[in-house]
Amino acid sequence: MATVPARPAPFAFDPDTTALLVIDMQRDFLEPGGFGETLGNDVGQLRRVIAPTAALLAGCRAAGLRIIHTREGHLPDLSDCPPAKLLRGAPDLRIGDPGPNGRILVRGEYGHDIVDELSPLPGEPVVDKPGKGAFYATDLAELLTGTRSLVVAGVTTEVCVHTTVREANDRGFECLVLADCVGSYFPDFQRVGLEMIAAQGGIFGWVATSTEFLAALP
Ligand code: TIU
Repeated sequence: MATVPARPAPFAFDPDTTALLVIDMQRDFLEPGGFGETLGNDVGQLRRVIAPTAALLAGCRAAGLRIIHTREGHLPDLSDCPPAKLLRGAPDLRIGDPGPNGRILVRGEYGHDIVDELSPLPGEPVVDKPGKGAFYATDLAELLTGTRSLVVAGVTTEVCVHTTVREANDRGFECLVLADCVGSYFPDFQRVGLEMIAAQGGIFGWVATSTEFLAALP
C-alpha cells in the first residue's frame, strides 16, 4: 500500500488496484469556440489544469498505473441528448450547432476530442459519455472491475468531476481528487467544490495535490 497526505486524512491505495481517471479534458471545454465558451464561460480559467495533468499522466504512465480518459458528447443525430440538456439556457450555439471546431459537443468532431497536450496513448481507454457523470450510459463500471481506488483529474470540478466522483463513491470506489488537476470556470466553485468533497470526514472523497500523489507512487 502507498499513502498520500490528503484532506481530510491520509489516502491509502494499492497501485495495482488504482486507476487514474482524466475527465473531459476536451477542446470543447478548454479552447475558444467550444461548448464551454458558448455557455458564456472564460475558458482561460481551465487552462492552468493542462500542465500539471500532463505531468500527472507522465508519472502515472511511468509507474504503470491504469489510465482511463472520458469525453462528454453526443451522437451526430443527438439521439442520446435529452431535450432538457439540448434546450437548457441561452447559449450562443447549442449542442449540435456548427462552431469553429466542428459541431458543438458532437462525437467525432475536432472540438469534442481531448487537447493535444493530454492525448491518450494507445491502450488507454477513452469512455464517451452523454451525461455529466462517467458511469451513466457507459461501460466504465465494467472497465473498472477489480479497481478499488480512483485518482481523479479533469473538468469541471463542480460539474463532471463532482458528478462522477459522487457516482463512484456510491459504487464503492475510494476517490482522490487532485486539486491542481481539476478546474472550474468559477474560482469560488473550485474552492468550495474541493471543500465539499473533503468535508464531513471526506463525505465522498479525499483531496490532495498532484505533487503529493506523484511523490507517493512507488
Ligand atoms: N459546464 C460545465 O461546467 N461543465 C460541463 O458542462 N461538463 C463537464 O464538466 N465536463
